Amino acid sequence: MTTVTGTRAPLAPHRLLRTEVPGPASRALAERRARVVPPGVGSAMPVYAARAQGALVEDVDGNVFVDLGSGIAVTSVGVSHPEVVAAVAAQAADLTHTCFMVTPYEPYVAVCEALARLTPGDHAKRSVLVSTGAEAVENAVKIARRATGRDAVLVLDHAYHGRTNLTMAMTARAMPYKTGFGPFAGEVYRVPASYPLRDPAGMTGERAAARLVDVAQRQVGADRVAALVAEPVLGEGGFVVPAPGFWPALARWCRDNGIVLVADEVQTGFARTGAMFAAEHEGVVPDLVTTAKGIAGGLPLAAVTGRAELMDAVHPGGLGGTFGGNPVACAAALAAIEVYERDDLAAAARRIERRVRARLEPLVGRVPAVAEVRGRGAMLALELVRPGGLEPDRAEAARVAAACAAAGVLVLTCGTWGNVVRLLPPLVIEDALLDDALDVLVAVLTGADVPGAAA
Ligand code: PLZ
Repeated sequence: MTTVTGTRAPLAPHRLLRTEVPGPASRALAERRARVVPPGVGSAMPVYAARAQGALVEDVDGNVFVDLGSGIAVTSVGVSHPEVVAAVAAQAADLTHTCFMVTPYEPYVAVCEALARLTPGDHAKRSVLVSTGAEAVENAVKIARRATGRDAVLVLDHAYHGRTNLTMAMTARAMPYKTGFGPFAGEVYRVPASYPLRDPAGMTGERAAARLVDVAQRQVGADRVAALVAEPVLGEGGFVVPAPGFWPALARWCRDNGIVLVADEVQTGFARTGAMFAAEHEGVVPDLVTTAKGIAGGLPLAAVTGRAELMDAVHPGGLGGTFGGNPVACAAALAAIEVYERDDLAAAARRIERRVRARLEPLVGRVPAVAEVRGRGAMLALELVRPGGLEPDRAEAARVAAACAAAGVLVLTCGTWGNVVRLLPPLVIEDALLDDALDVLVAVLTGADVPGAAA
């Protein structure tokens, strides 16, 4: 088996700060970077990663961080999982690329078989493999339009679907994703989401769905709509779980009106929310599902999986791409999927949820900035506001993330107003590491002394 540590000393199995953060080696890299990488490419943390294992990331100065971000919900099986590493090495030795559109190969087919088995619903399914989440969303729209012969696409307020031209149009937030990058693709219409913390009191999921349908009927007309594309839990928009009943009502409306329901499970998929796919929590079977991120344990792979009759509506040659379903990425996916299933990482996500909620929920009421603890499974967040109301407090979220990083814990922010601290730990994180990271986060939030890391 390939080791990730090579001949170097093994990674310390805990949080470890050898230098200030960022240390001298990271600062030197930041200087080199500034000369060749434009500022448009941001980084949440000023530390440069050298190697990682499970839920630990070591930087170039030898500091070891507890990872509560998983590279934005990607390395759910842990960074450089040994079985993924071995599968990648073996596949790379056999075949790095031929292009599935030129000379196809078995791992692509095997990933599509796994997706047919794992995604919600027992109908006949097909999958197309691509390389990024945005590409998956674009292809879902292409398929829905071709299958329905309609143009319009409905997307939710607070949605995030990517950075390509079509997916920028589908994404809600202007800064930083859209400002100055238009004109955007047409026939994309935004409809209201369900956002329990900020919706009027008593707004049930059914009523939130009726509000959406009303906007869609008036402004577009159901008979023009090809697809409703939505994240089962809003991701970049703030880890917003819709009110119960929202998704089932939308699914009924889509079915009754011949609208393709696309669940964008790029961030929620692959055990992250405590089920293999988040649509399962809603009891809904989407027509198409987009996946990426967690699918391949850190390698770039994404997919659209859906009803055979919709997927088969596209003419031969209408879907594809040079790198789509790269064999090394497919081998990584097959290894990662084996880990998700064999080690029941959906159950692990539910255990993480219980542990995190037990620590963080008591902060609501005790720490005035914490408006809500929410999420599903190991996709959890704190929405931070100015005390006494719901005015978003972006600066506090930035402070919390920076203070955690300085103490050796990687947490990310998100939210339409940038005021949400989100937790996306690898699903394999050890209890002791999770508890240690939560100790740091709680201390940062409450203003207590932050527990030190070994030096
Ligand atoms: N759909 C639901 O979460 C990616 C992107 C962060 P790509 N989210 C993280 C950033 O600032 O770029 C995402 C998502 C949902 C689609 C995407 C897009 O996936 O693989 O980044 O293209």
